[in-house]
Amino acid sequence: MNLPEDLPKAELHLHIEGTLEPELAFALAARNGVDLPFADTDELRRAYRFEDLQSFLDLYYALMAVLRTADDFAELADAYLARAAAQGVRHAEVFFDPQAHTSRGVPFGTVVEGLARALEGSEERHGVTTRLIMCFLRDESAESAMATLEEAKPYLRHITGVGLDSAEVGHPPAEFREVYEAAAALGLRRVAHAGEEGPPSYIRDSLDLLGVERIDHGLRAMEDPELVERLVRDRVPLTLCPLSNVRLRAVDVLEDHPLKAMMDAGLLVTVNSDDPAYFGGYVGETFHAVREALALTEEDLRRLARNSFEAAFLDQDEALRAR
Ligand code: ES4
Ligand code: ZN
Repeated sequence: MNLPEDLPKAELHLHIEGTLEPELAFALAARNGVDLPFADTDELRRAYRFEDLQSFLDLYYALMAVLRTADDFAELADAYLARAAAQGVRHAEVFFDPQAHTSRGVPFGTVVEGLARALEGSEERHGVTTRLIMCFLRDESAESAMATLEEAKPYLRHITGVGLDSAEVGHPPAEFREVYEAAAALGLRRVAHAGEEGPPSYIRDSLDLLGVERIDHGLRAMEDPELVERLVRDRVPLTLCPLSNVRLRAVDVLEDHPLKAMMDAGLLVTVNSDDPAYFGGYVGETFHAVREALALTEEDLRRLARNSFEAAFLDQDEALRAR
């Protein structure tokens, strides 16, 4: 009998750079001659105590220094896909942050070539279908985002959509209106992080100004009943990341997480791992943790798994096969 957390599911909110485990970080540092400001993996793990989103992002961007070659990116992604497969993931939509690499001299093509190699071998190697979504860093300028979209043009066969991540507060969706229009004109799907630390208005503006089809996090939607009504009516998926919200202190303890209340309100929510190497669990552990903390029933877990396929960028036939 399978455990409920092993249910076939899709993971829709996963930053591939956030799957960099300390052991792989040190192995890549040695291979690439990069000095890490930590003596060993234990000391690095002890640094994983975050005050908020920014304190996490500082470490997340610093550790990326070890990722230099296409092989590095392929190894990172293949390790994630193997772990995800072992926890019931049948489909993964993977975010990456191209500007975090191009800004330190790693070419866009190197990053995509490595990631695409792992993702395109994934169905055969791991039984996991994949999509790749490139995220713009919202604490960089709209011009930088537009230049990144331009750089992506030779690689669009590998890229399904665009997203928006990094430090949210003070970087509202409106700034990225033009680049989202340009992405849509290229046939790219659109998602954006909103309502993780930022206000409900960022969720509304992501829908109205950026034309997104899903909201990443959307945690703070519950503060605005009219917005909830709209999200329910339009079946807008919210890709929740409960362990991330606890580690980055958006909620105090998992028992206080609004996931179950959001399900009961009729919202189309999914459960995801965000940056699993940093937040204490991949999607299987995350399902297990919310089941315990929120007393979810087997029916709740089945609904979450069903929601994940409904919210995925799969056509109906593909979704049925994946389930
Ligand atoms: C992120 Cl948890 C989170 N929020 C916003 N941006 C991110 N990038 C990687 N993880
Ligand atoms: Zn995220």
